[in-house]
Amino acid sequence: MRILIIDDSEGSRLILTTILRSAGHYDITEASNAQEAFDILQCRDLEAVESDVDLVLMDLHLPGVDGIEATRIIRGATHLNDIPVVIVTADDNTAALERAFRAGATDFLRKPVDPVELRARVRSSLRLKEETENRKARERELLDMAGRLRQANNRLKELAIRDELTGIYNRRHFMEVAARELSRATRYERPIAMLFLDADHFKDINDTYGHFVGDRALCTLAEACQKQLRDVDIFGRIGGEEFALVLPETTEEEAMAVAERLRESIDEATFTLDEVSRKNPVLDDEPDAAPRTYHIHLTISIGVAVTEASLISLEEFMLRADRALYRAKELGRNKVVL
Ligand code: GH3
Ligand code: MG
Ligand code: MG
Ligand code: MG
Repeated sequence: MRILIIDDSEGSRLILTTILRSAGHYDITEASNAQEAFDILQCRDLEAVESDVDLVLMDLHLPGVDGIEATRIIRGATHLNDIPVVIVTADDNTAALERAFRAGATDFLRKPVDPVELRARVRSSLRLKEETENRKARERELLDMAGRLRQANNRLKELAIRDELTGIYNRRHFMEVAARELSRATRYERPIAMLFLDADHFKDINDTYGHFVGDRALCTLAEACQKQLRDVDIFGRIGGEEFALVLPETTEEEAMAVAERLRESIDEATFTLDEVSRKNPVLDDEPDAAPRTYHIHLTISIGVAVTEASLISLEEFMLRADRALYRAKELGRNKVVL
């Protein structure tokens, strides 16, 4: 424990030092005025985060900056907040003492000091400081833990609503949000559209390139569609290579335009996919082989359903989109059908 004694009288410093040294385990530093003490305490160093001084024993009457002002300056430095400042004073001036306490002093002693009293006060001040520090550390730990829990909780919530492969809404969450949007549209008599999207002949993609490339293709497909949507649109993966899309505030004409744009953009795109996710240095026959890259062309079929101010259930709404999708398939795929 390091104690800083601030006193302009060399005799006083000697007495205090001798008494405290006799207690054994204190490391004592002396300063004869406030400026010297400020340097030791790094009071002016805005970057200081911690002081190696554990307690300040300060004479009230100092030349230049006096004990009251010095206490205020020490308290003003954030890294010195918890350091006990014990005032040592020769006079009976209670008004001055009161000001010292208001400035942030934690205790006081009268000169001439009684050795037993000095040691007892120093001990209890140091214990108080330690307790304060421990409490603050515990509080920080608790806050930290609460922050980590909150983060984990948010992450769990996200995981629960997302499809693992594509990152878009999973079927359950899509249904939940879609139901909410549908009932809002019904209540306010607003138009709302439901689109069912299904990748054409997707089985062939798997058969030709393998399931891993098929997975990459589904991700890229979802991403390509998502890019064209508004924030209010609700996009989810409702089955293997089937996606559904709810467009709030969207009329039949607008929904058909969105669907056509989606169909066309996928038809026009070439997905560049590599096998990198398949590479496994343990299981692969040729661990050093460069991952193959494929350029894949996909098409999608889309079924569209629109409801305007009519009361239908979500199931009925989805069924209508599914029926339209079925017709799109029948018509030869890569089509949009209402
Ligand atoms: P169409 O829809 O045009 O009638 O033909 P399709 O081949 O796409 O339809 P089908 O329903 O017969 O087959 C769906 C294919 O999608 C078969 C299945 O292996 C594949 N599939 C479904 N889910 C996944 C997945 O998560 N990853 C991969 N790679 N393939 C999937
Ligand atoms: Mg003095
Ligand atoms: Mg399909
Ligand atoms: Mg399908």
